Amino acid sequence: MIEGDIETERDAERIRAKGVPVIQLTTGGACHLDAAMTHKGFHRLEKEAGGQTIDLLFIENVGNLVCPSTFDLGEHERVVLVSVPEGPDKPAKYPKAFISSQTFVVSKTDLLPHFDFPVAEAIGDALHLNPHLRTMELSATTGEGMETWLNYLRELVVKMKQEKNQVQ
Ligand SMILES: Nc1nc2c(ncn2[C@@H]2O[C@H](COP(=O)(O)OP(=O)(O)OP(=O)(O)O)[C@@H](O)[C@H]2O)c(=O)[nH]1
Ligand SMILES: [Mg+2]
Repeated sequence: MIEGDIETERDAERIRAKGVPVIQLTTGGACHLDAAMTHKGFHRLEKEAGGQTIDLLFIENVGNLVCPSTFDLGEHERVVLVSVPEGPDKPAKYPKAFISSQTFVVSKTDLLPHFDFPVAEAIGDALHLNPHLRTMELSATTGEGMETWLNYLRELVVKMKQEKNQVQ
């Protein structure tokens, strides 16, 4: 995993504690990663991973819905997350993040009883902007919806391997 933040190694430390090879990129102020940073970061990650094969690389961009949407990092798929406490109007306010993504995840759904977050409305707004979006709802805390997310990742790995074999 490649973690992107303005400051601190905190997210990388959290992921490393789970036994996953990870490096942290800190931008020092910039509100997004770019392809050159990701490229250098990937070579650092290869060293960090030792001899392990990297089948799936996650890049967590700097946490906002504005700047990351305009920079191509070379990723195969872009996933945009909106957590329940953030509110349902993010697709309406930040359309480019949803237009430039393939998947929209509503996260922290265990908090739905405590917030006014009409899920269908938020998803409807996003699909209005981008009818091709795959959408899913999940909670990392309760695990609800996690199987759908994991199946999506498994399918992605199979698809990428098939595409790679066709190129070789
Ligand atoms: N209730 C609830 N809390 C969660 C869930 N997932 C993460 N959190 C908590 O939310 C807080 C922030 O975590 P995240 O939203 O994952 O952080 P992040 O997106 O990496 O934040 P930035 O990198 O700062 O943008 C932490 O205290 C997490 O424990 C969830 O599914 N439900
Ligand atoms: Mg983070």
